[in-house]
Amino acid sequence: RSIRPLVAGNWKMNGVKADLAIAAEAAKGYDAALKAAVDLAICPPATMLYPMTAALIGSRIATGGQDCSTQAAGAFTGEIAAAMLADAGASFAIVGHSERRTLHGETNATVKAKAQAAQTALLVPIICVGETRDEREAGKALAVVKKQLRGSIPEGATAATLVVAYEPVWAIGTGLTPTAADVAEMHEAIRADLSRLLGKAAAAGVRLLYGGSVKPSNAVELMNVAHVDGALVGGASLKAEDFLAIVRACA
Ligand code: G2H
Repeated sequence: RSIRPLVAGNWKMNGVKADLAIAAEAAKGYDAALKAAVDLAICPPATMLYPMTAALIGSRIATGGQDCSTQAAGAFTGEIAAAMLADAGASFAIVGHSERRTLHGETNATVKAKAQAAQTALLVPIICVGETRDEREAGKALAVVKKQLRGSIPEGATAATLVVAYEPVWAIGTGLTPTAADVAEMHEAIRADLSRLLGKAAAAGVRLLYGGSVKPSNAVELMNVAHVDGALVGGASLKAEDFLAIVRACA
């Protein structure tokens, strides 16, 4: 691999203090050989960021938020600023996850503002893109993702300040996954679009994660697709054993 892969667990709205045991077990299995080959992050609910980061000190497993505000501070009840995630120990912030785009009406412009807010707080945004089933069946998957990339990626992003996750909406939490050929086509197109947006040199190093029903049984096939530089893992990240099996598939 020319790019060091990243496997990020997205716990979504799951996880209380007792579940720190899952992170501890993942840390235990993240041995020297895996550390040499793959970066790891866990994105728990915001309430768990501080205790999880503390519990993972010395493990080389990073943490991340699952969203952040477009705003830096102020009267925005219920929102969490990127700088607060950083203060709690986060290194990453997932932005534009399809559950945010769909359930919370987030547009590309919102996602871009969130990604910029994350970068300002020195967090690396993991920007999610992906088409719905209808869009794929209508042959529009590549065009939809291209539009999301153009609308959501901050100008001037580099390999060090950006991660992109391709998550086909119809594959999220459903157990369905695209074929390796479909993933290859999409990831190659994303790399080409990033080259146009950010320049070839920057785009060449941006980590492109695949997300959507990644599990131990499909991880080896998916992680060996060209331009797949790791995974964004939902359900399977809640079991340390499954999460580690996916990490091994990237090594
Ligand atoms: C996609 C993914 C993690 P899952 O949302 O972001 O979840 O692996 O459960 O499909």
